[in-house]
Amino acid sequence: MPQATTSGTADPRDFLDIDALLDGEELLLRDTVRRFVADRILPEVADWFEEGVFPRELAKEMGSLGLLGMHLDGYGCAGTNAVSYGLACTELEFGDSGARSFVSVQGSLAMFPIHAYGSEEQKEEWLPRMAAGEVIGCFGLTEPDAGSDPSSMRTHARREGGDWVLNGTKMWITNGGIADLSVVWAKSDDGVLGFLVPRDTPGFSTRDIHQKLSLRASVTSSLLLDDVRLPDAAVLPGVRGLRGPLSCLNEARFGIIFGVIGAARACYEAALDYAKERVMFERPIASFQLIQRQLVDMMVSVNRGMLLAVHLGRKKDASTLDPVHVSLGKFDNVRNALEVARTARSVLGANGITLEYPVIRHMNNLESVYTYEGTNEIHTLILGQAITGFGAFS
Ligand code: TGC
Ligand code: FAD
Repeated sequence: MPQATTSGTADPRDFLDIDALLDGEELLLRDTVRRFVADRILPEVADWFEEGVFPRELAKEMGSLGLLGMHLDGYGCAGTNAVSYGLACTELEFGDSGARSFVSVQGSLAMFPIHAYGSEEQKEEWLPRMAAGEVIGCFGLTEPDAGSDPSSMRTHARREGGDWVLNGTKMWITNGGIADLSVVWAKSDDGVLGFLVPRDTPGFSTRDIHQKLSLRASVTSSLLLDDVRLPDAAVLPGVRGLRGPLSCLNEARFGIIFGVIGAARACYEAALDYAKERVMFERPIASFQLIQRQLVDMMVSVNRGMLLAVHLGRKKDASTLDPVHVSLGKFDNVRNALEVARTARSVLGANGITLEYPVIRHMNNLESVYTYEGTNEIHTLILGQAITGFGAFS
């Protein structure tokens, strides 16, 4: 049987030495999150996935690590740079896309709009407790009949005296069933407005979505608003129009660009380890040219995706990141991560379909990531418009 010999100095797990692009603080934070994922998520996540649960206590643990709203300043938030936030997403998604989704939704979709568009009272009331993981948030934009085109939303807010009355249904909402506070986007005579809806508001309820085969270690729910009466103080005063929710998406999509490389890396490393151990035709399958081709494709994708992520992260930190750059990153890194996961699944043969290995869990999760935060097609059209000047959405 052939024996492996080492050649060259490149580390198969960081082939391009991307660590060299990161500073000491970034590496420290990355390593802290990596340890948290190794200790708290990896040992149990297959069970969470099988049982279809997200353990709520993770919220406070993530809060105490400073992971919630970590790229925001003040109000108990860690105020890290964008690259650090991205690296945390990579490590969390190495564990499971559900863990990264939780952090994306809490920090980028629930806390960010309060931070960017909320009144001082709203910020002080909600952000410190959200940063600590004591209050869980969610972001309600999508509806049963308004997905890629949120401008067609039906959820409506009408004035009644000094109050607002909301009616409508939001669907596919991450954290919906466990959220203490929902950021709900609704049409009004003044355009689209963002509302802060505490869980115990009369007329507000949630219903979890079951029978999912993807993102099972994450809560996905519908939000039902039936004559929900809210004071004027519940409106986010700093934004009006679709620009409000769409600007939040830039933040969460940025986290995905880094995050999916964690899922891809987990799949690549699982396939590499497996291929070196698995013997067939009296040789490790890693010694077959066809398997090497697959391993190399995966390794190159992971490295290329991480380079792109760090580049976009540096642009975000320099305030030169445009939403179309974010679309490029989401579009390319997610499709490549999914391809890596599918390839790794094949390298593992029959073992690739069990939860004993992380691969099919990541593969199934990435199907959701391909769709949420703007589908692959929507980002294609955003990029197409950016380079041609022609909108092709309708
Ligand atoms: P359009 O006319 O282009 O724009 C309306 C207003 O919004 C502004 N805008 C943006 N602002 C900031 N960032 C962006 N990325 C923006 N995109 C647009 C735009 O400048 C305009 O502003 P103003 O002031 O001139 O009015 O809007 P449109 O209706 O034509 O839509 C364009 C389109 C299709 C690209 C947009 O609707 C879109 O991105 N659709 C995809 C929907 C989506 O991504 N939904 C995600 C829901 S949240 C989610 O999936 C969470 S998953 C959570 C998890 O678990 O991680
Ligand atoms: P549709 O918009 O109906 O699209 C169906 C297909 O048609 C897709 O392939 C799409 O790309 C294609 N399509 C649509 N329009 C065009 C076009 N103009 N040209 C070409 N192709 C087109 N939403 C929230 O608001 N908050 C959340 O927290 C949240 N979490 C989610 C969690 C999960 C697990 C999932 C699966 C979804 C979540 N979403 C959330 C919803 C998500 O953002 C939507 O699913 C997504 O925007 C797509 O909408 P849709 O599913 O209605 O698909």
